[in-house]
Amino acid sequence: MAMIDLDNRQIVAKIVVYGPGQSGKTTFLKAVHELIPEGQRPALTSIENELGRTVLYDTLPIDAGRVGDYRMRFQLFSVAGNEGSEDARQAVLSGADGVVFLADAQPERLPENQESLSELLNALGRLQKTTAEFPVVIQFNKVDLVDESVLNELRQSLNTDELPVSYSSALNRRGVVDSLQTITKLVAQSL
Ligand SMILES: Nc1nc2c(ncn2[C@@H]2O[C@H](COP(=O)(O)OP(=O)(O)OP(=O)(O)O)[C@@H](O)[C@H]2O)c(=O)[nH]1
Ligand SMILES: [Mg+2]
Repeated sequence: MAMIDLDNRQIVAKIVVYGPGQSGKTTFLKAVHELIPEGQRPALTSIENELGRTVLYDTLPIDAGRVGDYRMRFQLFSVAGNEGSEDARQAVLSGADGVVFLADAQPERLPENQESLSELLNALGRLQKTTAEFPVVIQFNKVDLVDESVLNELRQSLNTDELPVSYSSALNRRGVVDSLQTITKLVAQSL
């Protein structure tokens, strides 16, 4: 649920990056973090184990310019895949204004993508949200590892034709800005 701070004239919205374990959610937030000029870079908070797996979430605030007289800010969160529980992911999801479903584009990860997407859609259902009015973008990550024909098949298998799609290679910081713009624009329009 976006917060409107009248005193400081700012709107803060929450975007959650959801997806199966190891799809690149933390790498995506790190890539966004590194795109912010050093002097203005806020802290990226990661709660992870000794193997670098997220156990709760990562979070990063970003500034997205102005909407009228108001400063628009987004608090990005990524959930924990394998190492986190479904309850923890639900908790991170609550109060979200939009979701990026970060799929792993490698064909052998299809079952994990399908399972995670269905968990997300069920969780949104429990929060009384449907993708008809709530912004959800499917972001295919690790595109550096696959060719385009695989992406078409993956899109069909996930059966998400009605949802906006973006592509990234978070590790190489490719597609990160476009992907971020896709979700932030949809969220800003929905507020
Ligand atoms: N080739 C390639 N590897 C990637 C890309 N993005 C992430 N990785 C790698 O995938 C692995 C998992 O990345 P993470 O960012 O930790 O994945 P995660 O989704 O946060 O994982 P959990 O927090 O455990 O759910 C790491 O070895 C990353 O370097 C990408 O775009 N291309
Ligand atoms: Mg992670």
